[in-house]
This record gives sequence, structure tokens and C-alpha cells, in this order.
Amino acid sequence: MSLSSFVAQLPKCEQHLHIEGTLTAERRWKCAHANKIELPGCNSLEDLKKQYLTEYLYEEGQDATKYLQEFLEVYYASMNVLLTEDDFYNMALDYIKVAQSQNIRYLEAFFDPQAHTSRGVKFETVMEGLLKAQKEAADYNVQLHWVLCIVRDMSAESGLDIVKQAEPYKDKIIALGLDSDEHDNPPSKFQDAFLLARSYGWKITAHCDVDQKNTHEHIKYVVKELAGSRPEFKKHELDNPDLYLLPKFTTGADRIDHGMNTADTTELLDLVKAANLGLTLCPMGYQKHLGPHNVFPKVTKIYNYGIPVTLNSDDPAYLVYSKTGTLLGVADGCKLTAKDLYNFEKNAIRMAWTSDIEFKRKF
Ligand code: ES4
Ligand code: ZN
Repeated sequence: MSLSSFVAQLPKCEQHLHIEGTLTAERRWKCAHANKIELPGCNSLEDLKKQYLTEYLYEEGQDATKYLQEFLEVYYASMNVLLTEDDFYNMALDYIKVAQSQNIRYLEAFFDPQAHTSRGVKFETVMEGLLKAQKEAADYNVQLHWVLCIVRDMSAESGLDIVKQAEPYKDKIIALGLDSDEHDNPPSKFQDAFLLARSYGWKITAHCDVDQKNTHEHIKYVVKELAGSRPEFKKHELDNPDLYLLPKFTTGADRIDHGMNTADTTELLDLVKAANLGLTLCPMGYQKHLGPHNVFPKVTKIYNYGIPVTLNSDDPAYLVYSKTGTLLGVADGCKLTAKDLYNFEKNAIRMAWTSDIEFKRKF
């Protein structure tokens, strides 16, 4: 069997996916038309598609901070077409169908409510649209959970406020994450919001994006301090042969999104490994912008160190690579086999936040 046939039939999980990053040109065009919003410089869907293809191509050697900031600027501006409950529902349903077509059976997806409430969209509008799609995901053989993300370049008060607004939905959201521009926006800025999220019973995660300022400190803080201090490490369930269960943490994060700079020092590799934290890597977008030689060796190092990692598409409408394309691209870049790709998906099941243990075992 070819590697691509193997990947196509492999049941997969995706745990680092921004639902707003799945907003296709087609859906944007439809929303813009329905909501009477102008798309500057676009007289047709073809014009809009061309923008998607050209705006995100960067030269090798790009500064990672600049790349992220430029990307985020376009990314957040593109969301202005999302206004109604149906817009959020349709965007999510579009991706659920993509997930089904790629045999992605389990999905934890981020959403950035502040990117919408700051434009005058009600939090409830966003939530109701996304929850309607979540209910229908089962019809497509996809189990879907929502992860609310704080937009970290907004204020600490705004971050806390959005978590407070989510209280009526606390049983319908699985985790709190942190995304957007990391430059001078450390995870500690949102400690109050993360503490509140823990009190809701949510899981905790945060982006430690690639090659950002103070990334090593951010990784350490996320592991040791986010949502409360982690106690001394114990050699507990790490040795549990039951691969379907990860230890339950009450303090520190449960996961790191990206965290690729963990590969930079033995101290960080040991720290993340001892905490048994998983990393949700998204190497394909970064290898395009930073150069493969700055990305793939780090993925290999983390994987060989025995840290659970998953491979994800992040913002597939913009960064082009799908979940399937990511698995194949990383296999090529890191010289991996089908067995390795199987291991990545096994890690993903271990890291999944579903309480449906039967689903995990069946997977
Ligand atoms: C993101 Cl690549 C990346 N980094 C941080 N925040 C994000 N939101 C969407 N994509
Ligand atoms: Zn991300």
C-alpha cells in the first residue's frame, strides 16, 4: 500500500485547528454577499481565491514574529464577513465535511470569540452557530469539541471577560486556549482567566508559537504555572501501560499548542516529557515560511525524545496543507514511515480530551 493510501484510510484526529482558519474563499464570498459586505479589490470569487494564494507566500529567511503578525492581520480582517449564527454554523459544517472526507474522526477546534464580539457580534450568536454544527458532526462520523481561545494581543480584562461570558456554556466548551500575537503577550498576562477556566472544569492549553520572543520562558510558564502551580513531578501514570488514558492534571497546562522550540534545550525537553504534556505541532505552514531545515529537525528531535506529538493543519484555508497533506509532508520532510504516522495518530488519541473512553478504545 502506498503511503498516501495508508494515510487516507487511517482514522485520524485533529487537535490544532482554528475554525476561523478554515474559512474558505467560497464561504467568505457567500457570507459577504448575504451580509452585504464589500471585499476590497474583489469583483469575483476568482479574485478572492487569488488573494488566498498570493498573500501568504513568504520568502525563506522570514522573521517568525513578522510572519505571524502579517498573517494574523489578514486572518482577522477576513472574518468581518461572519455576522450571523448561520455564518458560524456553515463555516463549521464546511470543515466537518472536509474532516469526514479525510477520515478525521475526532476534532478539537479553536474559536476566537473576541474576534467577533469586538466587531459587535454577540457571544451567543457565535456559540449557538458553533454548537448547532457540533450536534450535527455525529452525522458525519466526527466527534467535535470546542476550545475557546483568548486573543492574547487584547487586554487581560477582555480575556477574563470573555471567559466570564462563557459561563452559561461551560459544559459545552472543553478547554481554554490562547492564540494570536505572542509578541510581548506572555501567558502570565491571562492567569486570572485560566484560573477561572479551571474552576469551570475546562482543560488548559496555550499557543507557544514558533521562534517567538521569550518562547522558552513561555513554554516553562505554561508547563509549570498556567492555571496554577504544578506540584512536584511524580512518576505516576506516565508508566501506565494503558495508552488510552493520560494523567489528569489539576495545575499547569494539559497541552501546548506548537511548542516546537521545546527542541532547543535539553532542559525543556526533560520538562515537557516529565510533565507528560503533548504538543500539537503544525509544521507545514512554518516550514514554508521559515525553511524546512528550521522545522523538520526539531519535529524529529521532539518525536524521538518520546514526547507525545500530533500533526495538525492549524489554518488550512490559508496555509494550504490539510491534515492528510500535513501527515504526508512531515513524513517526507522527516523521513518517516507509515508506522511513525500511525504513532502520531495514536498519540492524538491519548491526548484527546473526550471522556468517552469507549470511543478512544474503539478508535
Ligand atoms: C494562528 Cl499560526 C497562529 N498562531 C497564533 N494564533 C493563531 N490563530 C490562528 N492561527
Ligand atoms: Zn494555532
